[in-house]
Amino acid sequence: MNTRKLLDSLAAQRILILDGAMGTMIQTYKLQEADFRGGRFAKHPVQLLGCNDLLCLTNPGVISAIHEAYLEAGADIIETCSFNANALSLGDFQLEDLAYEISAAAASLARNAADRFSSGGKPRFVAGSMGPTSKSAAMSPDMEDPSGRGVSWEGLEAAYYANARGLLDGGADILLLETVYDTLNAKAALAAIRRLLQEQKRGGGAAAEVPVMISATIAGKAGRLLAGQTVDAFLISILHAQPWAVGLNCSFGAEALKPCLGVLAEAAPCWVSVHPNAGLPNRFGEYDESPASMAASLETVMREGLVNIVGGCCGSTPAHIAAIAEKARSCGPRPRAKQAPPGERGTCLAGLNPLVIRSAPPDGGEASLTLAGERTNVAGSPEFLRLIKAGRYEEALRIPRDMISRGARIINVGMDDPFLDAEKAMVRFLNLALADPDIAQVPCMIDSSRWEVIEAGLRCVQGKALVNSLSLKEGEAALLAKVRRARWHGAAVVVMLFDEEGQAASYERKIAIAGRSYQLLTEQGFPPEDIVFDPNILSVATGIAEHDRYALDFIRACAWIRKHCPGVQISGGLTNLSFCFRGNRAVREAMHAVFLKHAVQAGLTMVILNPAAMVAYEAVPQPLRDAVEDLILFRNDGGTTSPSERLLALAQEIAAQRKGQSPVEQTASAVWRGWNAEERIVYAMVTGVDEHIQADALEFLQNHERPLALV
Ligand code: THG
Repeated sequence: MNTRKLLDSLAAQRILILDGAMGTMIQTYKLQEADFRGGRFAKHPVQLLGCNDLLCLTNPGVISAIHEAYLEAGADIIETCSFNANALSLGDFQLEDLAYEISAAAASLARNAADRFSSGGKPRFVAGSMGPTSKSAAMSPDMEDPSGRGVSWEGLEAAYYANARGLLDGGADILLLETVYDTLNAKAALAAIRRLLQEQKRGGGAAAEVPVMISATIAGKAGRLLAGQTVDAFLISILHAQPWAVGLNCSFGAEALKPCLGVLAEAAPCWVSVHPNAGLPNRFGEYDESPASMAASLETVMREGLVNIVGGCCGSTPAHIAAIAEKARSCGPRPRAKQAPPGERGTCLAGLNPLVIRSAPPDGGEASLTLAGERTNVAGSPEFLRLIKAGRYEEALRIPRDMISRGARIINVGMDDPFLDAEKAMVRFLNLALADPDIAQVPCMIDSSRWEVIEAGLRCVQGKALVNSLSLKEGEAALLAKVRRARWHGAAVVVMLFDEEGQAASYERKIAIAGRSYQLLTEQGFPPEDIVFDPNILSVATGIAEHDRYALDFIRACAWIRKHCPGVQISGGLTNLSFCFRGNRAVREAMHAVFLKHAVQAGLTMVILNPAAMVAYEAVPQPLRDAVEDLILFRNDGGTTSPSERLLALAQEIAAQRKGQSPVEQTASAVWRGWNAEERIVYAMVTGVDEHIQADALEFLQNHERPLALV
């Protein structure tokens, strides 16, 4: 049996015990500068006291003794002394070139100790510890410049690669990415591990199935990681790596972690681990939870069936681990969460918060329409283009903020313009926007016709993003290569219905390409729920008769895809539909409202639009609605004029009437303006859109005695 299978079979039977803290144990030896230096680093130019991982080279006896103490206490899995054995952290001691060597030595010390204690009845395992490094890829080190970053994604990937390679070469069974506080760092580590495992697989090694554990640390009572993600957003953002286990460590004591552990226990399709601190540090920086009290608080999460692997972090000792192991013996392991079939799972994306998009379930439940804001795209948004071109990035942030306040759940960011360095602009804008918590909460959709730009964008996002877009335009091999890269970054993909012949305009071409793309990607193991088909919303009423079928063909294609491609989402760029009515807002909004109503019924679940211009179907006045519906559904009940001719005539009438209206009167047609005063006030408070608040408040007061009624 290989190691992974052995670990799986043990984890299914009982709770596995991970060891406790390394650092606190090293402190008990009261080592001095000379003990850290050994002979080899006697002349090293900077202080080495505190560089614990270096002890693997200079004082290996201490590390081995700690491993043995934990194995004696009953640990099934011991962690290598390599939490900082990466070039970024070792750089603080001018030891960056030793990352591989220390990692390998750390793994081989743990391997030897584990092998000495291993028996058929109780095999012992080595987890190679990989800390978060001393630098964050998602947060600026400079208060003055939120777009700054202390390390690049490439720098992190390279650092983790050497760390992981050393650990595997030294004999680690598991790679344990721990104390994750910034999911972008973790994603860079996962990409490095994946690259390493693929190279080893090619070289014929057994490493391809190395189990990876990912353990995050919670920063405060709000239950978020330091770089801002919720636990469920974190989980969504790392699941592409198919971890063997996910969990939480460090943070506070076990009991305080219970709600967050519950989230993982419920949703993770893998094992769940926890190795908390021995309580909170006291004012001397010491941890004072006793073995008995730490074991008792961990027992509460074990009894509830929330965990599969338990151990300790800062402040825990072999006595703590022995007490925890004792409690674990009488608790059963958490059963692994069952994966729902595709189609019921929904498409999971994440910014700092999670976003789950679901198509209507077959039992008739509600589908939701997810709005992606179009105005953060220089191609199509003149205002955004002007600000970006002028380098006024901070000011440009008001555009996504405004779209989000008006209901956008995703922002579509595009920088393709002949006069911009799209890659640079993408990185600079994302780094700035993602430092703003109001914007960073939503997932990004990264829009470019150039793959390098998309990939540069993916290297900036902590969450699970959407690649916009890929297609069969350059054939199957090119599509698959990009889809694999997207998955490597943990992104979902928008697949436009294009093939080698070009864009699919007709119903027949749309469904042929959708079917072919679906089969190609799912056969390669790409999850259907990470595919968003875009069947191309094309302009109608262009004056060319055959274009008038376009809306109906899109809607029919949605219905076909919903039926034949289970699990996928369907999206489209709505604004294209009404290009021919530019300047006539009433008609454009009416077209959008009518089109959306029918497309959503047919299975559309996502739409790229300007949320400020969303109008409810019911709010479109009758004669206009009928004329628009005839065009969208391509209805021509024997009339002498075509639907587009009739709409054009009506559009001209409306344009003439509207000339005298103010802009406020014109925006009064937005959906929420049709709600009652109370609902409108709540909407205004939630979104900060204050242009109508005075009138709405006065209207509310006409029907209520006291303003407090609203509260
Ligand atoms: N599918 C996918 N991605 C896409 C599109 C699609 N990305 C680009 C585009 N189409 C969606 N984005 C826009 C952005 C703006 C406009 C249209 C589509 C637009 N803007 C107004 C105009 O030109 O009239 C101006 C708006 C303003 O002033 O801000 O039309 O189909 N997957």
